[in-house]
Amino acid sequence: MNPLSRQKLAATLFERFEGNPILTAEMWPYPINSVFNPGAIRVNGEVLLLNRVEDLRGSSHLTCARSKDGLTNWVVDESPSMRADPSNKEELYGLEDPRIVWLEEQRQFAITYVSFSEGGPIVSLAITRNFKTFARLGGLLPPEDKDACLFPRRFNGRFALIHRPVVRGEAHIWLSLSPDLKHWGDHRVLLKTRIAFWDGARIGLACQPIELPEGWLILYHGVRVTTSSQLYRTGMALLDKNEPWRVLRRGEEWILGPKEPYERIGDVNDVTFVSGGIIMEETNSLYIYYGAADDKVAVAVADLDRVREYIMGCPQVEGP
Ligand code: BMA
Repeated sequence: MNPLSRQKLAATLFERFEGNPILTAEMWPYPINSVFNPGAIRVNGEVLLLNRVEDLRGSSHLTCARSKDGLTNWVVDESPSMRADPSNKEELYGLEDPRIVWLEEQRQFAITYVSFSEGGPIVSLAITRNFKTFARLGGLLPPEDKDACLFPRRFNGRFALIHRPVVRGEAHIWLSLSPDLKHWGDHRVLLKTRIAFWDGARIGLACQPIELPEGWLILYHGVRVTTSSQLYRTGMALLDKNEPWRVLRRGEEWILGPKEPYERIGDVNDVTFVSGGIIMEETNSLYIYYGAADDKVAVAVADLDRVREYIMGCPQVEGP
């Protein structure tokens, strides 16, 4: 695809829901400062968002909201669904930015979230059947690590985790493998920041990997540091279906960035932070849920065939 038609497609791929923002602090059944960066999954025909909720002390916990159509009539849990356990040093300063995936073998949902430990942010894993009780499997890798999600199944007998450690001050996206969800190894860089691009300063996984016939669609956020702010935008890549440590394609342009007032102004200006994605088979569309300016939740919708056309029109990639 020629770059101009591809850029045109990228700019019109997602349409923001006209009822955005869909979740705000004012809608909450108990006093909070903000709600943002939700994990998203379909459960019993409903869309469930596991939201990061910042309380009035500035510490975060996770709370569920459910909707039949994924857009309107959200019902929010009366109290926090998953709180930080203060006796656990791993969770000392709160729980943030969950990503959710259905583990086919375990027949349970896996939630990878950032726990703010004594030593800095780490990725922790919890599993659940009902989003009411959660079994904590602990921290996965040393700090500083964020923006992580598992794939729904094993590859050659091993689970795969996408995550974002910070090494020598560099924030690239990595993939690691494990035989048991506890011991992780074969760490490798999957995608790197790109100098002078919109994703030049830091990158991190956005929502859970989305399975397409062509491979695993990866949405990731990229940060550009400017004199007035840090712009958080979202782009796309495609990984091999059977060997997801192989990157097949990577978009050059972003497909979502701060534009609307609710994305530009908030607790942290100019942030669109995608953390949940859902395929709506009924309408052949992809819904992406994101934190807007770090204090509310919004949703944007794309036609799945256009997403596939876009990613297959993106350049092929040699190495990270
Ligand atoms: C990142 C994370 C996100 C947040 C974003 C923008 O480092 O901490 O939770 O949405 O910054 O402030």
